[in-house]
Amino acid sequence: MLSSNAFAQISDTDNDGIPDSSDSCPNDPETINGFQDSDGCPDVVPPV
Ligand SMILES: [Ca+2]
Ligand SMILES: [Ca+2]
Repeated sequence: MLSSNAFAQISDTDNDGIPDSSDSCPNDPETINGFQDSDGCPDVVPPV
């Protein structure tokens, strides 16, 4: 199956669901909190 090769090419070192290729912090897992959830870096929602 070709689909297995597609998965093999995706590396996600910190297992946060964001592939290393688009993860700004590949060794630090994303904090899923609705704020910059796709940049791959742990973060907090800034105070308004
Ligand atoms: Ca990641
Ligand atoms: Ca983030």
